[in-house]
Amino acid sequence: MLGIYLFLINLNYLLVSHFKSTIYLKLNHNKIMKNIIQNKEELSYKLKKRAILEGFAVSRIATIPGSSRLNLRTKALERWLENNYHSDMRWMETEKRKSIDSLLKGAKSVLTVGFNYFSEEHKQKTKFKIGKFAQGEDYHKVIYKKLKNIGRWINDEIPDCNWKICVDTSPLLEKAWAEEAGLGWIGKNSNLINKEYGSWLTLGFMILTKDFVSDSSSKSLCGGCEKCIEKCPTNAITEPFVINSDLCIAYHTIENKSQTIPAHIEKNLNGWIAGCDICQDVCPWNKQVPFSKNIEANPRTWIKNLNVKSLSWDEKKWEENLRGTTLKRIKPWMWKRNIKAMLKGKKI
Ligand code: B12
Ligand code: SF4
Ligand code: SF4
Repeated sequence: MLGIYLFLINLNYLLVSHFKSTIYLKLNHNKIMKNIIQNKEELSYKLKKRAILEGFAVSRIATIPGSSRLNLRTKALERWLENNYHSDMRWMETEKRKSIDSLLKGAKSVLTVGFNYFSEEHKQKTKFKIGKFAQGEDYHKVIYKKLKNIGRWINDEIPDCNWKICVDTSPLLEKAWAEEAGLGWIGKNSNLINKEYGSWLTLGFMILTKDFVSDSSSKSLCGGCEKCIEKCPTNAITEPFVINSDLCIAYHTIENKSQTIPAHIEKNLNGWIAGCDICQDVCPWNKQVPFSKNIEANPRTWIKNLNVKSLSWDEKKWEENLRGTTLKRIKPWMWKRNIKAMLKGKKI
């Protein structure tokens, strides 16, 4: 009898201590999870804050693979390519553009940033028009340098996180990822628009192998407006959100490598010799935006003073002026071609 009694006491003791340790383990597990979540939230906040300290106007995070919106945007890319709207930009066809994880093994999140390039000096009108995005320091270099500093910070704070920087030239569907992260919405002119900064933002991306907290996407605020479509002089916005590059002034003045500019573009240049801002200048979301605090956005002096004399500049002079700007993509012979075409179309 005593044996059974002692056995039951022992059993009871065993069950209670097992129960207690289970509760303890569960509580401990919950505490660890809470810490991990808190840590994840804190790190995500710190990362975005770090980007703002670096000089970016906006920073948001998206997690990979993203929502079904990414599939829709990828299908839109496929339709765009099928229609040959990329013209001679054959590099747009690479399959890699459809999957962000092909750019970094183990990619889990992406930090998206916007660099405000709207300078107070842009108020001054010039006869030879150049896209505002290209008038200051080369944005590829500016954004890359800032993101690299963030990368160094990550190496110290989150050593198990690998990263890869993408600025324009990587096969990444940039606006779709920026939209996913809530940096802004894709407007009918196909540019990414932020509620505060409009579309005067060049974009940068840092793909990360760590799982950060994703931000919510922003809703489209174009509403019933179609100003960009109406004002595009060459009808390049064939339907809302879709640009036919072959009809776009920006394409012909920057990317077109043929000896001449097609007549339907030439007669509509109206001063534009490198890029085109018309569909952004008319956008109501670009009317009252803060000027950039970054001196890198200030236009170069030679750009402000550009005139017909530049046609007589030799290669050396062009190269000197173009150094450090994104405009060096336009070779000296293309500058001369563009200026001549614009003067021929002469609506200035
Ligand atoms: C190729 C290219 C061009 C080409 C083609 C333009 C284009 N719209 O595709 C040309 C040379 C014409 C060009 C011009 C310009 N470009 Co560009 N270009 C690119 C590049 C390399 C790829 C863009 C791309 O993927 N095109 C493919 C097509 C399918 O994409 P999409 O037109 O953007 O279409 C998307 C949306 O329309 C959307 N969509 C389709 N259907 C629908 C329907 C709904 C309801 C919605 C909401 C959305 C939606 O999904 C599509 C896929 O994402 C990006 C950098 C990059 N790696 O992404 C820079 C980039 C887009 N360019 C940029 C800039 C600054 C310009 C110019 C403003 C420069 C200038 N001032 O001249 C002009 C703007 C012309 C214009 N209206 O688009 C910036 C845009 C920044 C921003 N705030 O949006 C980028 C992001 C470079 C950067 N890193 O900053 N560009
Ligand atoms: S950049 Fe100029 S030509 Fe191209 S879609 Fe916009 S307004 Fe039209
Ligand atoms: S002009 Fe109007 S339709 Fe076009 S992008 Fe701006 S708000 Fe959208």
